[in-house]
Amino acid sequence: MRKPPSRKGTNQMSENFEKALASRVAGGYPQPLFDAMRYSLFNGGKRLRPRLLLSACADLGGDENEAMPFACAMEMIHTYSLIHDDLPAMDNDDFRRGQPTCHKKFGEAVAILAGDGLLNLAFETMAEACENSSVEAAGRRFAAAGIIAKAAGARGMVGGQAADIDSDAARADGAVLTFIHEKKTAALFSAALAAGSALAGAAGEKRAAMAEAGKCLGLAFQIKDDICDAAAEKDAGKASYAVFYGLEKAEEDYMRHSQEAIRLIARECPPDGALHSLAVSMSGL
Ligand code: GRG
Repeated sequence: MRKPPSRKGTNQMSENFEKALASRVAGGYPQPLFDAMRYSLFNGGKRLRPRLLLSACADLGGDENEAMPFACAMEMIHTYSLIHDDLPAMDNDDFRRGQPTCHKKFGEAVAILAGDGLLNLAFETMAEACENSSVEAAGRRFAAAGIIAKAAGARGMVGGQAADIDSDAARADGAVLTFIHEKKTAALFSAALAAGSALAGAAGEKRAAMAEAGKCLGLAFQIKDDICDAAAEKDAGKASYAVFYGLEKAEEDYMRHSQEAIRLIARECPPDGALHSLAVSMSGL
């Protein structure tokens, strides 16, 4: 029988997560490669995707220890995507989270390899969790690994990034924008809730509803990002929701996706659970 939902404090959950993540990238040779991986993993990320995964798993009665390797894998994949997104061949950014980007600090070659190293470490971490599993838990863990792999790959985040690079403000239409948002950003949010649910033993309609809630959170998150970029005039020449639809509709759609995410989470999870409060705080509702 599955455990009742955990009421562990979110601070304790975050502390356990930071320890688990640090232990996965301790030491290592050549040192500049591992220093670059650690630099980008530990410079102030909000940890939204692992928090979503751990909260979904806890609220649906799963075990935090079982979910932890998958939460670490999500943050490794997210971090690799940011390192590569900042490279000169992509967004060419000098700063992230107010500090020099990985390639500005360590050089382009090391930054590319740090991203590659993190992506592969994510899969190594999930594979290890599958291998070191009881027969009973193996199905849940393989399901979570598959969900995360698909969301990160060419039919998910990588595909969305490719479409984004190929887009420009003049040619972008609503369908292209939706594709980019769903794949580039919402795929990982959706995977976080679906994988967390799978690790708690949820399947079928319940897991699909959680995946949908994650997708809505991701869409809201990306629309907000576009609204902020428009306000800061950082969207010149790029396909942007706020530019294409205008600020009023962008705000409306932001609210609509946020409310739908919270409605689904309230339906599938305990109302006083960690996921509900995280979704409410992310949405500012
Ligand atoms: C390079 C394969 C590849 C993919 C890149 C994530 C991504 C795809 C691009 C980042 C571009 C961007 C700024 C998109 C807006 C949404 C987003 C992912 C913001 C960053 O996520 P946060 O706010 O990051 O969760 P922190 O800094 O908290 O970790």
